Amino acid sequence: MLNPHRIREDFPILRREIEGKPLIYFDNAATSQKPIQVIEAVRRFYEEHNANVHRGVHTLSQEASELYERAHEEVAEFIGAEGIEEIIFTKNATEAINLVAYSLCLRGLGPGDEVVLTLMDHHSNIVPWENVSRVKGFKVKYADINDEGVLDYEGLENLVTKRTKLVCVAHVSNVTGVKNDLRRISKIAHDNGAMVVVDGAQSVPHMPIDVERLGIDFLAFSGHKMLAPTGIGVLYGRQDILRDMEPFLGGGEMIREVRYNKSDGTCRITYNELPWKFEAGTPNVGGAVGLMEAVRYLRGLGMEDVERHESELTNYALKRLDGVDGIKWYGPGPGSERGGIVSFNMDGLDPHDLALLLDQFGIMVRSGFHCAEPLHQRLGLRGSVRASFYIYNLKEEVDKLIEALEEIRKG
Ligand code: 7TS
Repeated sequence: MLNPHRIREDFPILRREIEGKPLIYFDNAATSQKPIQVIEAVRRFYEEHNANVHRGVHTLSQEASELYERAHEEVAEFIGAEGIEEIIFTKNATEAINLVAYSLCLRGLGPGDEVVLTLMDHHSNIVPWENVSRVKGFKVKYADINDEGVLDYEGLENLVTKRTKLVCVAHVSNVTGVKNDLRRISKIAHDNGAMVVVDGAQSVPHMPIDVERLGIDFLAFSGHKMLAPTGIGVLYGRQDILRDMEPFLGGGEMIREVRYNKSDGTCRITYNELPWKFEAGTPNVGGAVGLMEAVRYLRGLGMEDVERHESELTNYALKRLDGVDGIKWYGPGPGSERGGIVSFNMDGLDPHDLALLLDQFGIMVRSGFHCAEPLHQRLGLRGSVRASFYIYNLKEEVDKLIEALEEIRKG
């Protein structure tokens, strides 16, 4: 069992007060707070080992390269990948999805092809595909969701055909918290010869993930939502696919040779091995060190326990919200397959106004579309307020949220 009271001691920011009240941080789906272990690992890196990677023979460069590679190894283990060949470090989940979209489009994906997304996707998994489709001429289609925000699997099955080259879905919705059945989605995609790209931004930080078991081909996620610093993210890709994929960013680090050919006046380029082929330029080494420490911290807690803790908080929050006059929450009910995210509205109050009022109680929530406008459109909403939980959140904090909502309701 997770002990959130103990965990809180590792997070210096949680000692802050806002408007004279203890900080209640319920905006974890936007970004998580950082434990002292991660902060110190990053500081230690800059104090003791800082150098560029893979390009110096000196001691510091060797140490930095070793740390950087070890970070890839530990991330690979964390998600059940075969090895570092399958782990590409990016800036965030957004860049990871763009990498797949642009790289795949350099070889293949054209008129006659289709890419299937869902209406519950984050803009990060919509905009890259729409943008590339305009240049390459393939079609983007959207699988529907029901009124609770749950994916329409039969609809998806009808949408995916032999023309479908990719099915790209969020694992967990950042608005309703709905968790998609990836094994079922992978089967539908693979039966039609399509690959599966998963946006794991809201799942990898919160539950055990095994890419092999889920049968997926790509997985994108961000370090900053899982205790690591901002500016470091991950793309997992199956080795055999990555080997044939063209990198969309070119520069140093990602090449083995750039040979000037006098006879025709061009440069002949051979790419570096995986995963470096996809990591052009100087990477975020300090961020990678922070991510490695974050992964160690989460493994130390145990991802099953992390998931259980958030699930308990979510079920508790949903039940308590039911008791507040004028509140409507979205997504399937307590006990269903959903992550630690609860979005709601209060009758007669704009979501941003409600979030501002909650801020005066020291409660940090997000309001608006949460970069998922099509989902809100589908549910007939002009925005929502979102409370999202993590390892350091307490039932007592949910009680304070309920008390604040009751007070706001009274006016
Ligand atoms: N996919 C999902 C499902 C997300 O929730 C987010 C971020 C992203 C992708 C993009 O992550 P990034 O690190 O590349 O920006 N979601 C949110 C959110 O819900 N509130 O702020 C950021």
